[in-house]
Amino acid sequence: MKIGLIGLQNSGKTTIFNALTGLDAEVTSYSSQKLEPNIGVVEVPDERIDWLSEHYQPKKTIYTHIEFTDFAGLSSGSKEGETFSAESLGLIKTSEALALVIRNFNDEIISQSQGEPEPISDIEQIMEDMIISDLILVEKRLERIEKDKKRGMNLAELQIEEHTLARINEQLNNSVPVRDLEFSPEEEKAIRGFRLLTEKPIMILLNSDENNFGKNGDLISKIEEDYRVIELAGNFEMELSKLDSEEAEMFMEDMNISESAVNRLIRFSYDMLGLISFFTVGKDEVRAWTITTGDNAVVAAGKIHSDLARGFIRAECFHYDKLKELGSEKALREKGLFRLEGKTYKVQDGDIVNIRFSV
Ligand SMILES: Nc1nc2c(ncn2[C@@H]2O[C@H](COP(=O)(O)OP(=O)(O)O)[C@@H](O)[C@H]2O)c(=O)[nH]1
Ligand SMILES: [Mg+2]
Repeated sequence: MKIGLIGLQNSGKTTIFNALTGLDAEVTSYSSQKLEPNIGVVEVPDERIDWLSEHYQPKKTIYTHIEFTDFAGLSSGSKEGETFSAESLGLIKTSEALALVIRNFNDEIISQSQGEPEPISDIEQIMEDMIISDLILVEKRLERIEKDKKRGMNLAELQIEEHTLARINEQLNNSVPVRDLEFSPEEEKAIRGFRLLTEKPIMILLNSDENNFGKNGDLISKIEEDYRVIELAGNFEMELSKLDSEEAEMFMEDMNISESAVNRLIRFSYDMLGLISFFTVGKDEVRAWTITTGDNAVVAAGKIHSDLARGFIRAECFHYDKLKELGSEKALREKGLFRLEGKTYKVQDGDIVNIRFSV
């Protein structure tokens, strides 16, 4: 999974990126011209994998990963619609979800150029910028379709595309993001290629001061009326990520933080995107895989290898909780908890799966 960190300049994107990844990208309160994004990969902690690895003693233990991208090059967005330059847009589009960092800390230098923190108006501005960016794209495409039609092109596909884009256009003009609209499968297919910004799931990362962290209930409630939000103390979390876990825990207790930013963000993202994990186990490898809630056994098999999806016969399945409870695969078999599932079986979070296939 790829999560893109976006936000105004000096909102603390790079600070939070460092906190999440444990990396050490340059943090500065001066505007930077750097355009290449910082990219960091983080292992998704999962105590079920820890347990399975202990149980099977495999040669390799593999967790799933999340990739975070810090888009260093976003401009300060002083003019409407200008937050997203063509270049940064191209980069942002590859993210599967967006985390919008919002400044909620005081800093003398930043305040001189950008004023005091104004979380709500920053959110509104950026959401508006995203809508404008999508509108520009949609309108251009609609004009193009109009021309094609005048030249006699009128395929069914073009009609679906036009009809879908016209609806999106109207909604965007009413400030409704694409993610709030429902599409039929063929409409969805017609617009997939555009990778519109407001179609991506988005969460707000409220980057608060160490001093006011945990005291922003009213602000958070207000944001929660429209968005999912997590509060972080970016600077503090960045320092934490440099400590060993014992020291970090001590400081976290002081700040009343029960879980590190990265763990909270990962859990939040899984929840927001409806992601779940299934596992494969054996003497060679214990491994976690990420799928979407509702994915069937063939889709899950395809995550492991396309051959497994193509030649799928059956999925041998049992649940992690049952294995942990009964202690061995043998005990599971005796209780009849070893299942054989077919193509349409919806894989559950925590399923341990072995795909039977033939190609
Ligand atoms: N007090 C405080 N300062 C922060 C926090 N996060 C970032 N900063 C400061 O804000 C400035 C910009 O941070 P940076 O991460 O580079 O922002 P970016 O432009 O969004 O990548 C730096 O001087 C940081 O030290 C925070 O949580 N608290
Ligand atoms: Mg930065």
